[in-house]
Amino acid sequence: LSSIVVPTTPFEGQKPGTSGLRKKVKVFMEKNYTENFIQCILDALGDKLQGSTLIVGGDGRYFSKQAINIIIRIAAANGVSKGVFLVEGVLTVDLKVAKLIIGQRGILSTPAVSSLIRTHKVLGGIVLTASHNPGGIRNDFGIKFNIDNGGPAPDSFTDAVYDLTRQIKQYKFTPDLDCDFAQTGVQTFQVDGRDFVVEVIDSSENYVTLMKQIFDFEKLRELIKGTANRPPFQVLIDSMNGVTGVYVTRIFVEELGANPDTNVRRIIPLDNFGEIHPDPNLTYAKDLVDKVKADATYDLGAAFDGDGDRNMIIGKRAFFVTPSDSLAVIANNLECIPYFKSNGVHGFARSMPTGAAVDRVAAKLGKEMFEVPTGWKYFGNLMDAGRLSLCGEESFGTGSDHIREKDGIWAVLAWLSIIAHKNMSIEDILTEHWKTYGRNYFTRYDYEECDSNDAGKMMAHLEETIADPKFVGKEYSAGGKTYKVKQADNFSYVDPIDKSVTKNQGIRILFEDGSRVIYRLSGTGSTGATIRLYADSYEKSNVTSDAQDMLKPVVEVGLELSRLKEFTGRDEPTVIT
Ligand code: VG1
Ligand code: CO
Repeated sequence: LSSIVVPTTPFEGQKPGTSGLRKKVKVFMEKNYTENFIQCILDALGDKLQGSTLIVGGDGRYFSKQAINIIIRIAAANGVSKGVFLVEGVLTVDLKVAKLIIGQRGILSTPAVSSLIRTHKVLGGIVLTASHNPGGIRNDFGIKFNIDNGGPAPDSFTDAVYDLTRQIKQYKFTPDLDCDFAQTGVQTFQVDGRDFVVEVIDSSENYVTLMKQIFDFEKLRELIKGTANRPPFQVLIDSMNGVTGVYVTRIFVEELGANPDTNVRRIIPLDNFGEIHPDPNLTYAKDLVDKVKADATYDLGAAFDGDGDRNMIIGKRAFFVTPSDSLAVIANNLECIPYFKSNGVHGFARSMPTGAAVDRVAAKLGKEMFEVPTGWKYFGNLMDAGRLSLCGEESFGTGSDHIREKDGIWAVLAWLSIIAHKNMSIEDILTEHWKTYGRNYFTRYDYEECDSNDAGKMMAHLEETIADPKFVGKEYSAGGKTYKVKQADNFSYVDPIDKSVTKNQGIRILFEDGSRVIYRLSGTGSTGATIRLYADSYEKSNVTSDAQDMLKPVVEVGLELSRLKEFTGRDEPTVIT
C-alpha cells in the first residue's frame, strides 16, 4: 500500500466547542471536511505523534464507520510516509502513528475511551460522538480528541487544532487501505513499506475490569438479585439506544444478575438512537420517568446519554435526584466504595453553574473544593495533581479520578453501593442529606436553537447591565420576593495547576440571600444558539418543597433582567431540568 498527498482547502467553523467539534452529519460528509479535521488533530500533536498509538471509537452514531475508515487511512499515511532519514547525522525512524486501537464495530463509550487511554498509556484517543445530541443522517456527528491523561484536550490544544484548520493545504491518505473492524484481532498493514497496526478490541472488557476494581460487585449482586432477607432491588436501566447498552448488558445483566426483560431497556445501540434525543433528563427521558412513576415495584431508574458519560438517577415513583444533589450525596458517602477506601479522598469540584450542595459536604469533611468552568476538561489537571477525587456538573455528569471523563455507569454503581451500604431508599437518603446540610434548590431553563444574533444581543445586554457600577445593590421583585444584587461578573477561571486563564464562562448574578442566576450560551449545539439560564437558592430548613415552585421568583427576575423574551421571542424554555 502506498500513501498519497491530497490537496485541500480550509473549511470555516472547525472550532471545537465545550466538548469537541459537533455539526450536522451532512457537514461532516462534505468532501474533505472530516479529512481536514483529522489531519489537523494529528498535526497538532506534533513530534509526540512519532511511534504513537491512538484509541479510536465512539457511540456508534450514523457516520461513525465512515469516519473511522477516514481516520485509519489518514493515520496510516501519516504514520509511515516519511520512513528512515538522517537528522544531524543520526539515522532516525519516523514512524508517526504506528498503531490504532479500535473498539469492535467502532463502539466505545466516552468513559471506556478514557480508561483505555490510561490503561494502555497511549498518546490519546479520537472519540466519535455528539454525546446527547440526536443522531442519524439528518442529525449530529462529532469528533473529540482526548489527551494522554484520558481527558478531553484542553483549550490550548483545541485552539491549536482550530488554527491549523484555517490554514490546511493538504492531508495524507492511504486510499487502498481496507480495514475491517467488525471482528476483534490484530491486523498489520504495509504502508509505504512499513508496518501500520490496527488492533480491534472488545468494546467493554477493559471498562468492566475497571468497574470491578472500583466497586464491590459481590455486594452489588446481592442487592440486585436479593438475598434470603432482602427482596431484589428493582432497577430500570435505560440506555436510550445509545452506546451504554453494550456495557449495561455486560455489567448489569451478566455480572450483577439484573433481569434482561424487566431491569434494562433500549440496550441495543442504534445509529440513530431510534430517533430519540438520547439525553438523560426529565424531558428527553420522560418515557423512563413515566414507567418508574407508574410501576411502584421499581426502586431506581437510571438513564444515560448517547456516549455514556451522563446519567440521570430517579428513585421510587420517579423521585428525581438533581445532578447537583447526586454529587453531594456521593461525596458524603464515599466510604461505601472500595476504590476510595484504598485511594483516599482528595478534593471535590463542580462546574460553576452546578448547585453548591457538594461545597457543604467538602466544608464538613475538610476537603478542598474547586469551582471550574463548564466542561469536563477543566477537572483533568486537578485530578492529575492529586487534588481532586470526585466532581460533577449540573448537566447530569458525575465522575471521579478513576478516569478523566464523567461516567454514567460509574454513577449508577456508586448509587447502588450507597443504597446497599445504608439500606435506605433514594428518597430517604436525599431527605436525610437535606436535613443535615440544608438544600440547594436548582433548576436550569434551556432555550434551544435560538437565533444566534438574538442570543448574542441578549448576552451583550447582560454584560452592559452588570457593568453599570450602580447595579450592585439594586433590588428586583417577583412572586412576592425581593432580591438585592450582591455581586455580578462574567466568570473567569485560573487553573490552579498550570495557571491558564479561561474567560467569559457565563454571567453570574448573585443576590444577598444566596440565590443566583447564571446565563451561558451552550458550546455543544450544532444549530443556532442555545441559551441556558441556571437558577439556584439555598434553604436551611425548608428542604422538601417543589424546586420549580421555590425557584419561580428568582427565575422570573432572571428573565426580566435579561429581557430574554424580548430578545428571542421565546415565551417558554424548550427544556427544564
Ligand atoms: C454541555 C453541558 C456541560 C457538559 C457538556 C458536554 O455543554 O452544559 O456541562 O460538560 O455539555 O457534555 P454546553 O456548552 O452545551 O452547556 V456531553 O455529555 O456532550 O460530553
Ligand atoms: Co455525553
